[in-house]
Amino acid sequence: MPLEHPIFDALLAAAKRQGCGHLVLVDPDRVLPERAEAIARECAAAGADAILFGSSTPFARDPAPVLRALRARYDGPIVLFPGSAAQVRLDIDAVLFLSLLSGRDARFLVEEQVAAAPRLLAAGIETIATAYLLVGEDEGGSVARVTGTKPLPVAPGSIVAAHAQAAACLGFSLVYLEAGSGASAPVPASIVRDVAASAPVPLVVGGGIRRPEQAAALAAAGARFIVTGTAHEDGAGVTPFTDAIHQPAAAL
Ligand code: 1GP
Repeated sequence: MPLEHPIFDALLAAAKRQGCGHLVLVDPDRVLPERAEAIARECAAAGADAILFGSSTPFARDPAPVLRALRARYDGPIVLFPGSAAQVRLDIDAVLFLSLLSGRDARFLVEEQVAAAPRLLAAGIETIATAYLLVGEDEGGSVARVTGTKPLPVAPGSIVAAHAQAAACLGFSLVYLEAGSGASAPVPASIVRDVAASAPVPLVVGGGIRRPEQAAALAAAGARFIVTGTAHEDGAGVTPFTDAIHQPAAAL
């Protein structure tokens, strides 16, 4: 029986209706439950489309209190964004089932997935097949560090689009263009435009987005979902970002 994707289907439909969807990343190692609760309250008020929950590094402390805090204030989907199979948990609505297609390390291409899939399927947790592409100059970012892989270059004639095209041909539901959490700059809008025009697959763009105008520009360039995380940990409200992302043309 084929897998069903009710959460992904609803997120995609809403994103198409609004032009772009807003996903807010909460890293349970970087926020305390009180701050998570405040972010979740803001996500609810802003109409953010989903919360991503996870970290690229192994959890340093029990993430359950942060997840509980999010659930207490936010009714929308909470989607796991795991750094490895060890982070997989079953009290979650869906999982971004990532393969680090920008790297060439079998562990992050397929081995972690082999370790995680049996538990997820047995529990009936929705998986969203996501080609994860680390992109840009930030070689010191935590994903690059943890996975030991280099980001794809963003120089002219870049191979980012070909990776996204391969992901589309392989049947991935999403391609995630990741500059790295806390990156000094987001993925350039020109790359997003190029990839969106050449790869028939919805794009998620995240990493280094600190201002609503940056989010709006990336949405206007063709991102189907925008992810913001560090900005809210640092105190930026969610609503200005959600508004800019849901109405990219108006916010430019
Ligand atoms: C990281 O793309 C996400 O995986 C979000 O990045 O924390 O820089 O917003 P920021």
